[in-house]
Amino acid sequence: TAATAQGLPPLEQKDQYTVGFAQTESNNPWRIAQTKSFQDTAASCNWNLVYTDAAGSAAKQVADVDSMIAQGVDAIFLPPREEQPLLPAVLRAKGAGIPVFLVDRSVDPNVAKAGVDYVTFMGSDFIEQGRRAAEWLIANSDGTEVIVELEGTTGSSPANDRKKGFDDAVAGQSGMTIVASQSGDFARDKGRQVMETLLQSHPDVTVVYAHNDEMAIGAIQALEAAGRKPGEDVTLVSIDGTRDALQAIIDGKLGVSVESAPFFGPVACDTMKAYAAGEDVPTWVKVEDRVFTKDNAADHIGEAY
Ligand code: GYE
Repeated sequence: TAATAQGLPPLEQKDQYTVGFAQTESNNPWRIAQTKSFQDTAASCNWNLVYTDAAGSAAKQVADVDSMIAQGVDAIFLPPREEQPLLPAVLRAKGAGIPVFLVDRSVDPNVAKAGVDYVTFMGSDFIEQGRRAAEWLIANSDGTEVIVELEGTTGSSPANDRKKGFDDAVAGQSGMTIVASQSGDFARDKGRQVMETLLQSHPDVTVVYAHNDEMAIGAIQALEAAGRKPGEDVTLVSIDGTRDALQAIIDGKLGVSVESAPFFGPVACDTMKAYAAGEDVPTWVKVEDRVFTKDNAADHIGEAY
């Protein structure tokens, strides 16, 4: 088949598959919505789903993938929590004849390649998400800004790429300076704590760019606790499009949330079927994202998670 010619393990065509989904953590609504999407799809796509939750530990996620390999699952869907530590597990799955589909995060592209070491990367263009957040800011600014950046999980592909997309766009603006950039691990409480600390050293902050909505909500809490007015004296921009973020936009506290859709189940089902049928699966199954602002947040909050 086309698959084996490229060195990828083939996938038999059959009515029911045992499918591994090795989740990174479950401490935010995005992850919970993604897990639910896989669980719903297990029913509609006739999967026997082997689900694990690494609880925020790359080491546990490696062990979870190894246990799926030992169980002999038919295929593995994996959001690698960080780019480097999950690489050996991806290669071990390939070596064991199990096709791996990366979802929503990638591994180091200099070491492992889609279409060679794993079937495909299914997910958003994170560089573009960061750039779109910057473009909204540039269009809604008087040109002079003191920016604090709350980064996602250190070493994860969305943190690396959302930083690059935003920072590169802002670098072209002479009046805009990123004065601090620190990880809040994509988590609300961590975002709040980091923002509290950064407010001490940068009380003149006018913009917070958070790599996801949960950290933006945490930053809003920290700003309000310090007597600042998010949406008035500090502009917040972030990424995901969660329900809480859309509500914060409606409330005037968050300026923009660039969408990063978590509903991978249906596309995972289709992609796996196409692969088993020997069809050409693109090396990047790209998710198209929208942008939520005060102009459309109320229209979309009903469908948000
Ligand atoms: O933005 C964040 C989650 O990898 C795209 O991970 C995903 C990101 C998402 O924890 O909220």
